[in-house]
Amino acid sequence: MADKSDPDSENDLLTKTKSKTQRPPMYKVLLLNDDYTPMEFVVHVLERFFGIGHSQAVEIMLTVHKKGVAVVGVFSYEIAETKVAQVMDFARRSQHPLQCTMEKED
Ligand code: TYC
Repeated sequence: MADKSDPDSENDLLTKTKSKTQRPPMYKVLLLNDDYTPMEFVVHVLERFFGIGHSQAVEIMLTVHKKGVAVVGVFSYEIAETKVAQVMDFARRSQHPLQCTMEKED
């Protein structure tokens, strides 16, 4: 145990090496509202590409529908990029205007 009465305790005369552990930046994946994509399609997207259960998928879809946008998950850059590409490709192939984007976390 360090002796608190000793002025040289507590690293005072030692080089303090605060280890700055760098975490990789994380990215929010956002789903945007539009007037044409069917609600069931959005729920299916949330279940299929984000592994979200049915009830929560319905909740998130309704949040986007009412508020215009919602965060559907937070991932590393590469995973977020893949999710966005998968959703955009599936929406395009299904001829729905659904938009999915990513944004760096603060
Ligand atoms: N607003 C759409 C509708 O009324 C439903 C919808 C929800 C579309 C979420 C996109 O990300 C979205 N059919």
